[in-house]
Amino acid sequence: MTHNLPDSNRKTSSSRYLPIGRIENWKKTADGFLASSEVAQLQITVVRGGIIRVQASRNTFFDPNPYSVVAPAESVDFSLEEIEDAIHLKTAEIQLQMELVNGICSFFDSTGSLLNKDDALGISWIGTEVTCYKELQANEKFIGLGEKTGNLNRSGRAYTNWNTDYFGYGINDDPLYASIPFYIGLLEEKAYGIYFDNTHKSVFNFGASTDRFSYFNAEDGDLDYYFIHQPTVAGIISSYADLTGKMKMPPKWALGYQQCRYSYYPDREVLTLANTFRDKNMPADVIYLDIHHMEEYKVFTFDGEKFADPKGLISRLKEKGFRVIVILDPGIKTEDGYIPYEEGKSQGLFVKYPDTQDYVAQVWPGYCAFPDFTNPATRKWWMEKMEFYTEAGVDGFWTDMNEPASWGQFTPNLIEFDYDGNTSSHRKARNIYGMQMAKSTHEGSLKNLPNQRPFVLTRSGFAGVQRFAALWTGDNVSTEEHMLAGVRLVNSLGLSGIPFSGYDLGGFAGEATQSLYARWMSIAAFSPLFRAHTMINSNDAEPWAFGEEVEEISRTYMNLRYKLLPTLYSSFRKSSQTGLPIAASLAIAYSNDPLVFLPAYQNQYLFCDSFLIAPVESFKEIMKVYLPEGDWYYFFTDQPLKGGKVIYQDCPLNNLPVYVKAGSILALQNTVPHTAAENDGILSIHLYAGNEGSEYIHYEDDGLSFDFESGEYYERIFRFSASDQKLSINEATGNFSSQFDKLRIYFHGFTTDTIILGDENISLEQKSFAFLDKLTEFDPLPDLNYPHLSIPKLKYLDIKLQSEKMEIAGLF
Ligand code: MIG
Repeated sequence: MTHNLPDSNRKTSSSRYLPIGRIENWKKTADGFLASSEVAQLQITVVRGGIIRVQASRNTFFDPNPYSVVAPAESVDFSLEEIEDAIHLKTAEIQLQMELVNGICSFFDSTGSLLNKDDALGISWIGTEVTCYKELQANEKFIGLGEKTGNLNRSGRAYTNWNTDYFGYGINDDPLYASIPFYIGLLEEKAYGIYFDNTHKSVFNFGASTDRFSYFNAEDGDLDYYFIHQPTVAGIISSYADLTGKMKMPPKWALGYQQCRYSYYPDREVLTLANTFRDKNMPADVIYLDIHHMEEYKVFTFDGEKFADPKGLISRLKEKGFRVIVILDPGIKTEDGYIPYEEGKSQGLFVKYPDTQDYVAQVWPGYCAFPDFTNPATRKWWMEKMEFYTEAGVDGFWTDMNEPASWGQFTPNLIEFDYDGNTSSHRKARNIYGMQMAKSTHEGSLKNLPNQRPFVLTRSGFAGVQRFAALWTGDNVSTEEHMLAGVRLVNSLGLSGIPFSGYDLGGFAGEATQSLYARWMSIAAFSPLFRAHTMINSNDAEPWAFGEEVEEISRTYMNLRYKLLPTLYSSFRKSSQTGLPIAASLAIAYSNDPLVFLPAYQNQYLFCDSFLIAPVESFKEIMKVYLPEGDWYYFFTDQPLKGGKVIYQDCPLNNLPVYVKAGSILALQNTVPHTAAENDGILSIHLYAGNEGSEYIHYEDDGLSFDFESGEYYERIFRFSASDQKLSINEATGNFSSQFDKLRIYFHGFTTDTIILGDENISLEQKSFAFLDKLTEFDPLPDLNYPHLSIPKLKYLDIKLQSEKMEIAGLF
């Protein structure tokens, strides 16, 4: 199509659309090409075979975000030529074509089939605002974008990236606390990803109030995006994680149950809380100290009365198997004599007005200055300050209010941040602030606890935050719709490179009903982060605070979570290597199945690869579940189910709809009071018959240190081959000894009564088996509300776990 070039006055007018215009010249570089158009400079870089970066600037220099992308460009073979008025760049996986007449970019896969194309309005500016308009393609769907509300398919909506403290947000509100400007476009049978690497306020519009195009823009800075193509959605997420980094392996205790409230105090109440978990036989690993642990909310202090002996308290909690996490707020009270303030002020570590006066705003402690976490000197100082907590025995950190938040909720744009030597206003620095606080805190943990893997939980973040912290979805509300919206947020974070996230189980604002709490507990047991939290002045919200039925249902799911630790820990390991989520929206594995995107089924997700979870409101006793293609088992009874269909599922409060994919391998242990407690030495492998087979990479290490990086791990591949009717367990690798010495293999859905081990025929044992504990029958009418589901006559085999290769054959 022809393009009307703008008249020359547009080049200076700031209030009208200004397209990039004709490409006037271009030249090849070592990894791509540089071009200049009538109004801008362009740089195209081949980052990987499947990743091409497009930068456009109206300045004479490019202004990249130094914080998010960590992968250096690899040298990749590509060809570059000008044919028929377009520049053609090809790698083995992807092709870019840029029209000389108007700079319009089209991306194709290796077969030449179109993946994505700029709209005729292309790359353009309105004043400093830069936008890239993209053609909408037939049936195109959009997923990802991190912590964004709404439907799984983001078509028809627009989103803003501007980190915002949003107490009690509505389930369709935007923006929230964290910004991840990365999305995946789904075409029929093909997909691509776009990561827009600009920290300014940005907008992604997937066809809201227009059906002409989709677009993304930022209010200033470069157009700087990475176009990613891989044959699968999982491949695209992994490539994005190659770019922005992967979650580090967390300490094992962070996978346990975490109890929070705003706030537990004084110290004896914290002890009572810990004792109650143990007395009630409810497994738990973490207790949080929210802002009341401080003296007048001053960070790096303990309240002398409420917490007279923090060290003593924490060591008593540790004896009971609890780890303590403290909240860290960025605001530093501007109080003379308060050492962190004095230091920060004299060393120039705070965010400033352009006239060098410190910026102050009100938060909990009153007027506060804000450490400039984009300044390396501030980060170093913060890391050193954290010794105050590690000295007292604190093991984990919770970075809150780091959007940054202050009363008034409106930060003046002129304040300045170091931005690592490239002083920038709030407009550019806001979205990165929270991630830099998480980074400082992560590194502070490493500095002060050098032999421990850090655990940081952050509220705010930006692309790449997964390298430093897990993330929770802020101040949700105790409602049924919030419970489901939280699942979608976590799934969306997982699509966006952040595997470790969760929501406040039970809801932060408001009061959960009994049934809501019970259901939320069961869903959260299948969330990467398993944490209950509630707000100040709300009713008690511990798992025993809702009556004995809820307490028992909670306990069964908490126990199940701990039984699943071997699978869960192995999944975290895999995720730290691949960048793929632990809670995976069905849009990843079944991206071409339209039913997955229907609002009725969009909350469903795969957990640890083998489970399918169908979250459901607590008031429903029956629901519709969509099982994608393949064969499935209902987890609690082993009932086989055909996929590719919608089923009706009973879902009383004690039975969350959970399914297992046929052919899967699950690894369980007995339940333990906390993750570091010794188990009974039996690794239970649950093998599910199926045509597909599967592979499970079992992983163990000490759960705490970095020794695994130098070989102190135990890893082995369990492979079920359906066609060979075999389960093989490869030789163990690594120098760590397994915590297990016995293997119990449960055979789900198999007909045979005997198996072959080596050259021996062995008859299988049988027993009735249940994944969930039986609830007490409080009601004189037994089993009325809460049937206890079990698997009668489940076949199993007990053998010694050897470190040499093992093979079990004859499985049919
Ligand atoms: O202004 O520290 O989202 O989890 O309990 C509220 C008190 C500050 C907001 C966090 C919430 C936390 C609360 N904080």
